[in-house]
Amino acid sequence: MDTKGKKVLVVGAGLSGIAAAELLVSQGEEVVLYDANTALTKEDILLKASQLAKVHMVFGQLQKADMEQFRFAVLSPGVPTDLPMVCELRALGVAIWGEIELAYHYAKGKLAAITGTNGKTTTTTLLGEIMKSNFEDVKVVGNIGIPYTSIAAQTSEETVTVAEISSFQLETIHTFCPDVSVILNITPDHLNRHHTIENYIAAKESITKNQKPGQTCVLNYEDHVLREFGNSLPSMHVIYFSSRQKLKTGLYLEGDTIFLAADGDTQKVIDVQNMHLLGVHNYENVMAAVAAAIAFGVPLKKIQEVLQTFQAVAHRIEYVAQIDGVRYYNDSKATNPDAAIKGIEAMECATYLIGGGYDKQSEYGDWIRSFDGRVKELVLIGDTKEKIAKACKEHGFHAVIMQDTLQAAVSYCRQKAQPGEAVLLSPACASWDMFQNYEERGDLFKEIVHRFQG
Ligand code: UMA
Repeated sequence: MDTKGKKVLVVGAGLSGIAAAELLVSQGEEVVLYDANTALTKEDILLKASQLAKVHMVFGQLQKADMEQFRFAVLSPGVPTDLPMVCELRALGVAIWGEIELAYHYAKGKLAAITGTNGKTTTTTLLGEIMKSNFEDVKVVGNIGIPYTSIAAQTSEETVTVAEISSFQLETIHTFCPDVSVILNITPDHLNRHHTIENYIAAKESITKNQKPGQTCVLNYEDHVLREFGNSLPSMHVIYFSSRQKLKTGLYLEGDTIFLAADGDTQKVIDVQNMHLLGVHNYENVMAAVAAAIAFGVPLKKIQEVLQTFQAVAHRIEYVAQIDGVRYYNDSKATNPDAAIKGIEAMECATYLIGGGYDKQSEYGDWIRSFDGRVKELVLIGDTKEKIAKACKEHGFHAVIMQDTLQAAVSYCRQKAQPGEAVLLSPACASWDMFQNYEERGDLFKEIVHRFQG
């Protein structure tokens, strides 16, 4: 990159923005770090990143007159690409890059990139573990919570990077080109940001847009959008996985066994009872990770060893504790109705469900229908509580109560739940109305539950 000339603007001073600014500074760029939040101060940022001492920081409003000084702007994933400020920058000829694009520009080695509405974190973590069993230098990054930019400068030609990539991050890629891409599934999500399902699908599918003939894309055969998308990639090596039918080529689940079929030869991968993961959605994640690992040449034996020991990731139907015969589960990562349906489906007893949160303009009908005798009461918190309560009424589900805080919701469930029943935090909404992120929400849930244990 030409390091002479204008400065670089980094928009957003969260995890991604700070990591992007640090990377740029380490590469000799002159950086301006901007955040809309007027409550932030340079001191706050320097506590997290002392290397940014010489970086000029702007909080609140960025003046139009100052925008011309930038050669390009790096957007954090949470910054909408149609924000007036971003449109003004674009109109002034300032190139708009995403944090992922910036990382890719500096990163070396091989890259596997995983997207999809649900299952990204489990698949990324599992694939990371499988890769670590076969390669010396493996980095696991992205939407999972470790910015790709934070490790880009440490990569070499020997590095294998496994990246969880969100639709937000895909909106601002230009050259980003994974050796292996994975799209797990696409169901409506983040429509307040993407506006239409078509835009959302296009963002997800763009993970393949720079891939070259012969490179690999792993797709879910049971997702009709993705099955068709695979047909539109004739020059690529498409590997499908299916949880419903035998495939001639690809990964599939038959009964309790996952098989790998290739070149007329079928091999058993694993019996699902020999894994510590629950639910068909998780078996799909496993098949996707196995397909990606096979594309990287990892021997099946090594893959099988990892599958036998891999544990569910935090905040995904995570068992927390049993107190007075009641089991508590943290599914804070269920930030949309589709993910939350998987949470309900995994429950095998009467369940007190805690839901609600930030309004992403989701529809809750399918989620409420999935309660199907399993949800004893729904305890609602957050911005969406009235909207969800109304939807429950329309769908004939009346065991709904509202609480003001997560603490109050968990305490209520503690009082009501009987031995043999479960309490599940599976909000079907993002956390941003009350928390920094879903991890903070899940951690607080676990803390409250552990406090009950005394
Ligand atoms: N900000 C602005 N202007 C805006 C919007 C935000 O200045 O218009 C500022 C905020 O004031 C804040 C900062 O930007 O200071 C936050 O940036 P961000 O929202 O991009 O968050 P980061 O801390 O950088 O975290 C991001 C991802 N967040 C989002 O996509 C919203 C994290 O994904 C990711 O782990 C991290 O980068 C590292 O790559 C979280 C997430 O919720 C887990 N992702 C969504 C999801 O999974 O559904 C997509």
